[in-house]
Amino acid sequence: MTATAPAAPAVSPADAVERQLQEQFDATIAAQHRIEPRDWMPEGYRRTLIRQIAQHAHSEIIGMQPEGDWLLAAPSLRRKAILLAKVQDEAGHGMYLYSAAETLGADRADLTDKLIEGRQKYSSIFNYPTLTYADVGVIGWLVDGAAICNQVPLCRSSYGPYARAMIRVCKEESFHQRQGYELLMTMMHGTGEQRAMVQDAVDRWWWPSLMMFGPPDTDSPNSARSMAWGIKRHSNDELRQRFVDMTVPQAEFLGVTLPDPDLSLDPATGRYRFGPIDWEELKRVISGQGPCNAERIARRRAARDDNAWVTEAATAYAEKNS
Ligand code: FAQ
Repeated sequence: MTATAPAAPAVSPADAVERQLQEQFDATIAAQHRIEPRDWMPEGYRRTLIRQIAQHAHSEIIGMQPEGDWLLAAPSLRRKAILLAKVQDEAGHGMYLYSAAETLGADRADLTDKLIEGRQKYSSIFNYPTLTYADVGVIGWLVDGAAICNQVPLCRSSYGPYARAMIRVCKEESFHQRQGYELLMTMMHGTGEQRAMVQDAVDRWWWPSLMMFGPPDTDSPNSARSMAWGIKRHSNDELRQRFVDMTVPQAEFLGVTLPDPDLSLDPATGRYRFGPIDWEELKRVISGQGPCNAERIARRRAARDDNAWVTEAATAYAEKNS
């Protein structure tokens, strides 16, 4: 009697199609081509993008608040006009990003609800107060500087609508960064009191700016997967290091010191070594315990509720005319 080989498990037609779609997706990613909204994509890829893009959009919208606080107290008409333009740009960035999330099937109002209910995050950096006008300059220099470092590689992100949105966002962030540096330069050429204000703002914003890049690579649950998918192009630590290397010479030129006694140039690598970051502080701020979290969310909630009539009126008008 001859033994018959066990039959190969049957592959259902649906599984075969799924496998082929997955192979096409993998080939697109490997070739560094773009995934577009109508392309098939794995559910995890879609979820990861919605998570990151929504957090990014929320950051732009909440990020209007710290600087917006100074709109009525800007020291001159010129400074007021510049700040107004910057804060409006941030609203625009939030809108592009919510639109990019919508191409993935997310609903903008639902994302806003998730932000307000604490079910989606926004950048830790916007939970610190702006105590003087020097903070406006330091946000432009350090916070927009960090945002550029993080976002320029996202112009090559594998998801088309996100990558394309980033091109315009980065151009505008470059203007933001320069206006901040120019403001600080002006203050540094002013009185001793103004120079002290700049130094104090740098001391308060330096470490939170480094935290913007996220937890260390060893403690970043999403990085490996996001990098394999081409959503992120560099790890959190790589981008943080790039930011430090770019910023230290700018601080020297400005004439401020950075609040880190361990900061030193490594002659072997040409890169700056820096001291330990307080990761417990980042965890506290991300989990809602930062200095301004409650205030930021309360204001966002009030904006949603107070302006609900605009959405209702626009929806009623659209229905009437459809
Ligand atoms: N704050 O595994 P990872 C701006 C969360 S825009 C709060 O490393 P991932 C413009 C993270 O979401 C600034 N949460 O995560 C402006 C994850 O949470 P989940 C915003 C943070 O995604 C300037 C968990 O921790 N920029 O500044 C933070 O791979 C001036 C584990 O972390 C972007 O969003 C944090 N700092 O890497 C506006 C850029 N870090 O969802 C106004 C795009 C991490 O698993 C004025 N985003 N988390 O529960 C990214 O590049 C990435 O999402 C990272 C985080 C790098 C932020």
